[in-house]
Amino acid sequence: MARPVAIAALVASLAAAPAAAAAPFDFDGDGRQDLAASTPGLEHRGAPSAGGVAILPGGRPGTLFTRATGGVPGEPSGDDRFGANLASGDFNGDGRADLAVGGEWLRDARVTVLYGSRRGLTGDGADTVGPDDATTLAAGDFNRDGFDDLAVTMILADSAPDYEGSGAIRLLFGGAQGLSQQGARTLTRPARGQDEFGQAMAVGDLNRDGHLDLVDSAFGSADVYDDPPDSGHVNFCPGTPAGPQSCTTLQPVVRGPGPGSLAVADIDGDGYDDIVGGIFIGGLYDDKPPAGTLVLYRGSASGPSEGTEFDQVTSRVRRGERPADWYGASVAAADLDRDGYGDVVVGSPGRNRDAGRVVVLRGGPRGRLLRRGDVLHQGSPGVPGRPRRATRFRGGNQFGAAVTLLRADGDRFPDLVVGLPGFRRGEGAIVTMRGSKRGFGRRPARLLGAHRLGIEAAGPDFLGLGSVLGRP
Ligand SMILES: [Ca+2]
Ligand SMILES: [Ca+2]
Ligand SMILES: [Ca+2]
Ligand SMILES: [Ca+2]
Repeated sequence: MARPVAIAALVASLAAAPAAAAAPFDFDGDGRQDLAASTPGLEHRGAPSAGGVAILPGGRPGTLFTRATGGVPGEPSGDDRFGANLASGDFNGDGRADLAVGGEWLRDARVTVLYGSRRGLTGDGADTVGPDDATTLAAGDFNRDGFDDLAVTMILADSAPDYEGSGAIRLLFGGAQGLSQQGARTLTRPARGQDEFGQAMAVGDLNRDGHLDLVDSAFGSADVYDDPPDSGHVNFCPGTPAGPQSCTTLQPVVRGPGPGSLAVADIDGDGYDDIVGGIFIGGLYDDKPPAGTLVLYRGSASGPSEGTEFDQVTSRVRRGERPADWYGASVAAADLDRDGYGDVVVGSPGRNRDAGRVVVLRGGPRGRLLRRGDVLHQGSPGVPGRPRRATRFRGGNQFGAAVTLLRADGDRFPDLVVGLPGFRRGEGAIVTMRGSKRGFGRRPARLLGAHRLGIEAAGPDFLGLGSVLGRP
């Protein structure tokens, strides 16, 4: 008699369960991740920096979404910077990834959610959710119900009285109807003095307990006029069956600024995800633009360990530190050569007078962490286009201002997309390079300028195509 009951229960649970979750950014569920590249500086019908998000399957011209796209709520307006923040997950559990789009400024900054479909991402059923001061976004199934969830930085919440800086992250949970306010919860910063809680966020299982953990960091206000100066931070917010509930602050590695870019992967292959952060803001009272550096916190059963610094000299990508390299302005991590150790790509957009470059660092066992791999710039084999340095009259390409690793071509090796927001006087471009066992630059690569998408020059503030890329 027990058997039919069990089957009935199984059928009931199957009916409630979501489809096999799609990988983030796989909007049509075909097993290939699509590139989402924003142009936050896009002007729209006279509204400067209204913003837009281009979806570029395989790095080819695709669809541009703005607030004027059919189905997308709201209207384009000045300084929205629609697309300044992106995250993707399968929020409604239909087997196709969905896209959360945030702005940057404070007006009408709820999160827009675009849903995937068999035809890819569309405006159909698009919705806005969450707080109206949303900035940074990070997605993952925090409560393990099969629906991806979204962490949203609330830039105005619980901020210091004289300072507009976040003190809160809102957790929104997915369900069959997509992201909603139901069960939403707020995480607060672990210390009152901390500014910009949630400025950068990343998700992974750092203590290997099966629950996704949230990491947040901020570079802090490395500002001479700030009294007392805030020195940046890295926080670890361990997952629970209901998602992260509280955060603890990790010991800083470098005095002063904290990481403004974050990535998570298992770099030393021990099964615990590790944190890589890029610190690209200069020290307090430092009048030179930064050289930039990386910090690594290795995961363990008790959470992230004490951090270690890996600057360009220790990673042997530079003989001496130079100001204005902006090394670590962007980071992304994945196992590029499938050897079981996560690898890191590091953008250094200021290198060579803003021509920029990207450095690949190989993961390995302890003692062989973050060793130098490929060094990619326009002019190195397999990288399309010519390096463009800044002159008195125009900016450089800033190759590496943003980086992302996607499984775009359907094979086992992650592919690299590099943003060049300074390309053609700030119109911007992206370069897509296919991964292989032997690295990047061995297979045909592609450069796509914003003009190919009908996007005009974004203007002098360099928020062109390639300044923000969707990162799984
Ligand atoms: Ca979906
Ligand atoms: Ca969930
Ligand atoms: Ca965990
Ligand atoms: Ca590890």
